[in-house]
Amino acid sequence: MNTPLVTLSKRFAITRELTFRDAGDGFIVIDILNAHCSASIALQGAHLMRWQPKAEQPVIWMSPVAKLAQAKSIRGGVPVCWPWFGAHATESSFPGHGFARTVLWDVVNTKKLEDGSTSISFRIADGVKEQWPYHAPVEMEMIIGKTLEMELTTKNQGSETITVGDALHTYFCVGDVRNIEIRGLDGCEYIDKVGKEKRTKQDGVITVDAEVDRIYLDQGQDVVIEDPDMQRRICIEKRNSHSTIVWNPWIDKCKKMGDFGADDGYLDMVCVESANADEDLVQLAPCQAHSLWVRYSVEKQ
Ligand code: TA6
Repeated sequence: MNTPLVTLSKRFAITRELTFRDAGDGFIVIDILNAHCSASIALQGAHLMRWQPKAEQPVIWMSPVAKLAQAKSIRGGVPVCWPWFGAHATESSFPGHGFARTVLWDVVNTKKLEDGSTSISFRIADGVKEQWPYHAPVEMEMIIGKTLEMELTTKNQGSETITVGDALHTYFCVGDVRNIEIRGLDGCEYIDKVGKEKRTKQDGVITVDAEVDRIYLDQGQDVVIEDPDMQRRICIEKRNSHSTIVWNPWIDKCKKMGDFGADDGYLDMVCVESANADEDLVQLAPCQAHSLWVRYSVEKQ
């Protein structure tokens, strides 16, 4: 009998490089192992959960207690926030960060690239009509190897201008969040979401010694996470992303959320999210497309 798993495997598996498995209750996961790295992606949300270059520690953080369940968001990895970031502008009943991360995507293509990387692309044709009554499909292309490239493309195939918010809500592994420095946002204005919302300007590098939840606005610069404990830096290049969100829940929120694996689970991660959020939303006229692109790489310090 051709189950979705069998059908996907027949059409898209790449021998010894890209396989499909049922992680339980029909939750489909794609595993990639190539000359440069290993990775795993949930079909739901086109959600990259793991990326580990050869001879490197994992780069993408996943909660040790992350649950893989239909229509539920996953703690960690790279949640795709689309077609809005954060709470919906008018409908409080709509899911935070949009529906894209909790719906099934279609696999469109898989390919073994000449440089030994693996390419895989996904698509949502129409999405949740009650929440997104437009003809505007979204595609995700990943190139997974020594570096990790992700490109999230929205195409307005309808007859009216639409507004899109998007983000790659990436959780990065760090040795100890208290010792990292995040460079590249010096002088940028940001909205501080902790406590009473306020606007201020970044002065120097970002360090984390309390809850951090900031939307840096109108900035297209690349960002670097300096991690002395892991003796590495994670480089975040991006295009067509005018916001960067930096988030760490710290002690109280980590405990309250309860899905970081341990009360001090917040020490092992930081979110640096390449986005178009708040004032940086994207207007797409009919026939226009928008592609948010990132490339993650790791260097020894
Ligand atoms: O990107 C930062 C943020 O909006 C935080 O405010 C926090 O809510 C985080 O995302 C996680 O959101 P989630 O819906 O995945 O629990």
